[in-house]
Amino acid sequence: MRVGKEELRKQIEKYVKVSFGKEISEATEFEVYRALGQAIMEDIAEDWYETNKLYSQKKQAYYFSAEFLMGRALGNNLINLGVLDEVKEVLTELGIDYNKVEDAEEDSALGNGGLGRLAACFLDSLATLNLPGHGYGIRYRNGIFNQSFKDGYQVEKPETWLKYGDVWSVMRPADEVIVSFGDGSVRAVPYDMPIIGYGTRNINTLRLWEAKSLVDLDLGKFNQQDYLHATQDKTRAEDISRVLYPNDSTDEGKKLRLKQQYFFVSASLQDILRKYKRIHGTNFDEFPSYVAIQLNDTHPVIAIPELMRLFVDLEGLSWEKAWSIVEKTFSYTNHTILAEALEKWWVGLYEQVVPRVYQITQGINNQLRGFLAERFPNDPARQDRMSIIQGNMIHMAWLAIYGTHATNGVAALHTEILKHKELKDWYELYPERFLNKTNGITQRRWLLQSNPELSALITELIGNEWITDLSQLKKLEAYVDDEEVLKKLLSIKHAKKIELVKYLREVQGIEVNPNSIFDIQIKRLHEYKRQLLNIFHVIGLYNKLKLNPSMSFQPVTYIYGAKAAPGYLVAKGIIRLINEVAQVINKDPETNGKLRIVFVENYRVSVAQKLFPAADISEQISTAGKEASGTGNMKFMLNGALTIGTLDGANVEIVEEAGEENNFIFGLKVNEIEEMRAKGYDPHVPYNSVEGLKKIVDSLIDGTFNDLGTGIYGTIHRSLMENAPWHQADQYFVLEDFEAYRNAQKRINVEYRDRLSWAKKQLMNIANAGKFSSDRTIKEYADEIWFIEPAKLED
Ligand code: 26Q
Repeated sequence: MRVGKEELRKQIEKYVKVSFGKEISEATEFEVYRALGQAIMEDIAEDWYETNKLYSQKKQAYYFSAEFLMGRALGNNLINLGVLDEVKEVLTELGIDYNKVEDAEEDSALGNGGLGRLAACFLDSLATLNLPGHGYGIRYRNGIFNQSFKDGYQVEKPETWLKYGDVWSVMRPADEVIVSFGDGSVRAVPYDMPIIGYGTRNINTLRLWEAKSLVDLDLGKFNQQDYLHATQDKTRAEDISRVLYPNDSTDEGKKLRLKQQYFFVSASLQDILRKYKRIHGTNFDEFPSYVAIQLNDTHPVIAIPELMRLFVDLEGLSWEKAWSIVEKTFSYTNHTILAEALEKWWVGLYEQVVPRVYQITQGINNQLRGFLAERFPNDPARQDRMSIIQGNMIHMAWLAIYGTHATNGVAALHTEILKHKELKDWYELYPERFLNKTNGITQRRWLLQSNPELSALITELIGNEWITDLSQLKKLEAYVDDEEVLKKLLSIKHAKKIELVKYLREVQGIEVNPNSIFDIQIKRLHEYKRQLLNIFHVIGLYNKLKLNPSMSFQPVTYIYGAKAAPGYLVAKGIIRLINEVAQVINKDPETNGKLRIVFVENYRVSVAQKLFPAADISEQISTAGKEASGTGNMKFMLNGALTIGTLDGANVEIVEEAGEENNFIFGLKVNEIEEMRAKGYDPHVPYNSVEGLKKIVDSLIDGTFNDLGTGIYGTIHRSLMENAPWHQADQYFVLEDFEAYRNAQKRINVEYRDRLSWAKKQLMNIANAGKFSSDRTIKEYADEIWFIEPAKLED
């Protein structure tokens, strides 16, 4: 912040008075938090304005995303402004505990998981690198649901982050636009959040749209005393930005979801066009020289026909001219290879919601069909396969590849699978369009903020340049034989574990031994991520410890955090199973000092910031070929956890950088899985032959565990052991990979005991995490896809 300590105190006092009518001594922690937020917003206002002015002359990139999983802003903003220490001092002088103030902020949780958090990390990197790049999305009134457990089952409660408004966003009524659907129009009202870069005056913008009714109240109906119907239109319009869909892996094809997509995409494009015209007039030849738009998965892909509509219908461009601009403007990121996640819309629904956009989509498809007929005249089957409209479905991924100049995967392995399998037809047609952009994470949030102790040690050893150049971490390798440094690493890890122990005690009332191995799996609950493999191993371990109490064994705490999509029954069953196993094991005096299981309720960004620094082991155990990249894996690595993982997603690159010998790689590889599928995999083989496995699998249905009559364990059991029309038995190879996983876990348990050798492995992981900074990822997007350059406000 540009103000000193004295000024800062006055500002906080002022805003506590202005907003809450109190003296600071009477203010609650929440009120102090809000006052601090207001003080920051005032402080940055001028720079924010200047940044926008500066950027308006340059080429800018816009990240279109249905999700931004920002988490809390206060700590991050204070760090990036370089005033965290001053603020802490001022608050201490006022007798206020900074940590409690920080805890008063609700997470901004407008995302499901990886894809939304990636968008948030990208914004931090864009601002820090002084790049003209901004986010566009939806201001959901309710973000991802709050999770609680009842009898071990997940219960969803609405998330209400806007209950008292939001100090970090500013409404910009002058930039309101109208978005029209087949059945009427709504107002799109923009709210801007400042994205504060680290160590720069530049302030970028996340613009989120809220849906409002054109008429606030139907006066006619109101006067006839028909109160319900008088407010109905208003409610229907505002439903559009009401709630984030909590699905992250299955396409539901819901009308409201399509409306959400079109709503924010149309509003954002109108906004971009208006800004362009203000500076450049109505000649759009230069449009792609000033505007780049990244489509975050297929969710905003309707932007392609929408921009065609705006150009052709409203700006009077020819179809050909418009198409050539559209192709140059957009690029597309693919985040999944799961077939069930690929977005398709039923023609009837799409036509009803956006009739004109549907006609244009047909026009695009006709153009594509003509082109395919020329290119592959003797292959009608291929022409059909590659059609955007097939039968009565619209394939958004095909539209995305066809309407953009670049398609990228999010890790090297993922991109290769796209090119040679999933999107093979398209890769052959447009090889030059396919790029890899391995994901990254921002070290400002995931190291500097979450782990100040480790940050201080690193800075003491190699200076502080790593904060904006993570490749500097490589210099830490010089300390790999320095016992003093290694011991410090261990003691920092221990301190972070103790902090987590305290949190778990306070929030969940559970006692955990900080000297046990903290083995953590935190991510959305999905069968392909194989939390089931993890808990099966725990059940087996428990069985073994019961038989063999004197076995030499380093105590372990298995920690889980995950939300399941509300309609995903198997995932919910797995949550219930883990909770039940936890209950059984945690109360068993025989294994008490050795094994503990914790399922962290309501896993979210702010809790993640406590979990990553405390981990000894990072669980990254997806079925090879299924996890596009993963980003949690990178957060663990950066905080000195060792990975137990399959060769999937970015795990491949993590061990390439840090060395396989410093991690625990196990299990089937992509090609081996394919081979097994081809020759016919039967899970009964491992079930009958792998020691202890039968007992574990049987415990789902033999009364060992009790699903309270819901039948959910039977469903899990069948998914493993029986073929069904919709899936193969054990399609995620849980049983086949079990033994290899158990062996890797055994190695961990032995190797952990040699503390110094373990610390060396930690150090090698940290030292080689440089590649996984989202700064690196964003530079690649900027240089190879967007062609944007830094523009920095002078200090
Ligand atoms: C689709 C249709 C209808 C409703 C919802 C959705 C939907 C919403 C969210 C589909 C997918 C998502 C989120 C996907 C996601 O988070 N993918 C993850 O992206 C990360 C960032 O690239 C990767 O690291 C992960 O591997 C990938 O799973």
